[in-house]
Amino acid sequence: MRNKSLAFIAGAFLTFSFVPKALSTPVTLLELDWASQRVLTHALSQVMQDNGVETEIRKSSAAPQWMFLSTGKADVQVEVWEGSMGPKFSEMRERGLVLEGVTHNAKTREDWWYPSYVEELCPGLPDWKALQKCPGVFSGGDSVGHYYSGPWEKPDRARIRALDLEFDVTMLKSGGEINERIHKYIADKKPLMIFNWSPNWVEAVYDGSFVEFPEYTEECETRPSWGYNKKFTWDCGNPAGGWLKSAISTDLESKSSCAYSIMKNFKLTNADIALAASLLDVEKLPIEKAAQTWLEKKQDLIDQTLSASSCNV
Ligand code: TMO
Repeated sequence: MRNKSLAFIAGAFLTFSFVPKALSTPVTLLELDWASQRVLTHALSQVMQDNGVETEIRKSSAAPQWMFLSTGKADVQVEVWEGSMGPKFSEMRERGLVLEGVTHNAKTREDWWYPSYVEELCPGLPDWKALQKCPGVFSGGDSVGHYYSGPWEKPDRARIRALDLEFDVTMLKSGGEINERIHKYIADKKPLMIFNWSPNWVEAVYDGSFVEFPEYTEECETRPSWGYNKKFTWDCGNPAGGWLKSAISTDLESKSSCAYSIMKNFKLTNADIALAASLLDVEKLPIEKAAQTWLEKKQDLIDQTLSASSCNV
């Protein structure tokens, strides 16, 4: 009797282990290296799971996102920023390698930023021409100033050259390293010129401004004769009212119509994004807790998204 039931249990195990796995492959969301994107990726993953979609999260730096999204290794990138990713995203879309999810209801900016006490030391800011006269403020008196960039593709050296500026560029490795430097320099009231963006947590916590470079146009990047410098391109700033989009893979719709429809309806505002950034960077919540808190505060947005989606759980 006892043996029989053991045999039965063993048999049940065997049977189970030979049941073919569901043929679906998980929907893969890309988690990149700045706070709002990370929180929103975890929040979206949770929403999809709650609606019966199998998901996984793949961590990556920003540069290889296009490779992942175009080769079936990832399906979702929730924050594509015009200033740092616009041209690459447009190229990938034109080649049919990635699709747009939505254009969020947000206006974005990514550019050189400084805390406001710097204006006394370099009069004329935020106008960029002030930087031609006082690079030394940004390096403790050397003739060349220091600019701290992030790991997102910006041709800062080309812009520095085209605008006759004397700055060197140090690339920090993540949003976390940028945050640390901002906190530290402001605590010591040290001059700082650093890459920053909006919406972000910074504007809610510190006074500061973006440098007003010559206004962005596409021609600035393609026609040397355009603008301040007749010989070089990139003599302009990033877009001051840039777009924000989500990107999805060409596979997503066939993988999961529910996940696809969520991505066609999930639209964020500046406030939604700033909240996500501050839960991680100001409140210092662990990532899962930050995502959960964001979802609790944004229940209406999620309800709207789901009511427009084709998930039936
Ligand atoms: C891509 N980012 C928002 C950090 O500039």
